[in-house]
Amino acid sequence: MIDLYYWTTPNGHKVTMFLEESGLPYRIVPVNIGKGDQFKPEFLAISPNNRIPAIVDQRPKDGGNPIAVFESGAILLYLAEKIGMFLNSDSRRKVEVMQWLFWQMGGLGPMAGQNHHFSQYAPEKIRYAIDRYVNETNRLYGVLNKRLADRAFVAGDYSIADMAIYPWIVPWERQGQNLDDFPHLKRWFENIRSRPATVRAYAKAEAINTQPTVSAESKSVLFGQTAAKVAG
Ligand SMILES: N[C@@H](CCC(=O)N[C@@H](CS)C(=O)NCC(=O)O)C(=O)O
Repeated sequence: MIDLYYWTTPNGHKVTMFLEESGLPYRIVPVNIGKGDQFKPEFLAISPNNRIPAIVDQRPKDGGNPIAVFESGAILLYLAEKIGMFLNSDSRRKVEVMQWLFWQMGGLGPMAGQNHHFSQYAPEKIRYAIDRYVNETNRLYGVLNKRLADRAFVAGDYSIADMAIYPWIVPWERQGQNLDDFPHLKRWFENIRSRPATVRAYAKAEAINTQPTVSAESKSVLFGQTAAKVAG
């Protein structure tokens, strides 16, 4: 049994997508980040970065004590290795999956996240910051589109790299992008969107929360965090 500490955001969807694909038994522990649940000591003990997602594997492969994992990329790698799926064991193929997983973790995720911040949430519209992140998101969409020109998935068969990337493409309109400009990416996106496991993962989110995570009330919780907020 996997305990998934989760909220209804792109990084959270990555893990429900994996768990729904895998058939591993899991239970969702909602962490309402708009209300400050991510600062509760019991959550920080699992996820010291005060971010979702995190998991606790109650039955690790080695039969030892439960294992807690934070950072969505690490979670996907851990789970894929646990069940031997969605990450090829051949080292050449595995490194392809890993580089696209890390491309999402270090590139698309942070850039699209800052894009959302400056385009949607910042109280002042700072042209330089908006252009910087909208353009960088656009560049990354272009890289992905090119990669997908001659293949169905980003690295071999459907993998944790696709699962990490997909939820960050879902809000493409809010990122100032047009999927019609990226036909290979659009085909890939529609293919993953229609997978039964993806549909189930997003239905789980709907059952937990239908409100936007960033709202007038939650801004004071989510933005302006400094070290003092998690000082223990
Ligand atoms: N690199 C981290 C990023 C996680 C992250 O930013 N999570 C957001 C939701 S998508 C969060 O928990 N935010 C809470 C906060 O900002 O306090 C990962 O991929 O797990």
